[in-house]
Amino acid sequence: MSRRSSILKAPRRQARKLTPHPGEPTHGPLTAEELQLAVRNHSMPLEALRSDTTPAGLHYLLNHFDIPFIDADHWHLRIGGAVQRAVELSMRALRRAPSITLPVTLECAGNGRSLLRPRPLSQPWTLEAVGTAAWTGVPLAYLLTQAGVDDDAVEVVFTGADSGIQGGVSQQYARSLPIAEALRPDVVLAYRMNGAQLPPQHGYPLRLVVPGWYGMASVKWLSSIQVLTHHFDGFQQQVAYRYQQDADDPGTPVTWINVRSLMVPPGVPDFFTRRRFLPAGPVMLSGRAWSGQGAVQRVEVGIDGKWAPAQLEYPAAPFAWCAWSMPWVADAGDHELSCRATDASGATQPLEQAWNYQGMGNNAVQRIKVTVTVE
Ligand SMILES: Nc1nc2c(c(=O)[nH]1)N[C@H]1C(S)=C(S)[C@@H](COP(=O)(O)O)O[C@H]1N2
Ligand SMILES: [Mo]
Repeated sequence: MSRRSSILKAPRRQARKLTPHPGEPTHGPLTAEELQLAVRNHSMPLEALRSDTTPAGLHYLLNHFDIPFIDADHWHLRIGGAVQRAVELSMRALRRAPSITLPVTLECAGNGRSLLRPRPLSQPWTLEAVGTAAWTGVPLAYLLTQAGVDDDAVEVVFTGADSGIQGGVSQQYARSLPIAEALRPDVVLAYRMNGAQLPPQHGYPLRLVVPGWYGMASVKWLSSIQVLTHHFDGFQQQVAYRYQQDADDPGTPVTWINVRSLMVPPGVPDFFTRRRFLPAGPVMLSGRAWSGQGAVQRVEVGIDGKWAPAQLEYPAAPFAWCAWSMPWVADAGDHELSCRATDASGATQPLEQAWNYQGMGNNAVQRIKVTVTVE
């Protein structure tokens, strides 16, 4: 090989290393592609943990493709497949149906992904891909019962109006639920968020909300609901959203939210590092905890690794987060604050996260570095 050609080759190898394949975990620095996703899909600022209900603009956001802009006056929801009476419903018809309002904590299954080593390449969440909104709409079970689900139905597939390419596969965003989950009385087809019209980015004019499941199940911009007599094998079901050890591992599906708690960082932040600064003396530490696998039963707060129980409040609904608080007398110096929740299934947040290939279902404890100053 001539000297010239080997010089020409070197930058190409380097370029390949800096742009790994999507999904392939990396020890490298954040990529331009991750930054691009991060600015489209924002998380909830942790100070928003103070309110029971997250204002729509502060609620986290995760859209795989583009936000479809839908003319609600000419839009119809199709319900078909293994049902006795297939129907097409306008927004007017849906608004006339019985409605419920339910506070629900949604969390992205990839929350915490960017803190894993190696780092799975996808939306690079830190810890804040969560939010709690009051969703208003028609119980899905009401519409399915009206349509008359066939006895041999096994799943219901929900298809959004958004489309794109993921993993080389052209697709409309679609996810299924087992029939028993779809018939739960608290699964809702929502057309209002916190009392207002659904914002475009959260699924206008209609979205599914599945309390207790990670966010991927709550399909936005809903265009059709099909009852199936077999398992749905669409990309977002069969390839994405699985707990896998490597690319060839078929893995297991991601479903219910794992127990997690977060703390409102006390004091004030340094602009760039986000390290916290607060004066010595009493301070009320507070935050929220939630789980899709049983009520939160305990939250403990760790000060420099020493754990003490926090005071817990009741949640507004079974799948809404609950508030916790614990007074702390901050003494001068550097400290590390943490919190960890335990739910009714006995599950507790781990100190170190077990790694998986897509970075799904993270619930490792949050660690906040604080500097306590004496005036
Ligand atoms: N149609 C459609 N529905 C979707 C998605 C999507 O990309 N398209 N993203 C899912 C994922 S991964 C999550 S975490 C939640 C996020 O809901 P939010 O943006 O309202 O917080 O929507 C889910 N529903
Ligand atoms: Mo998600």
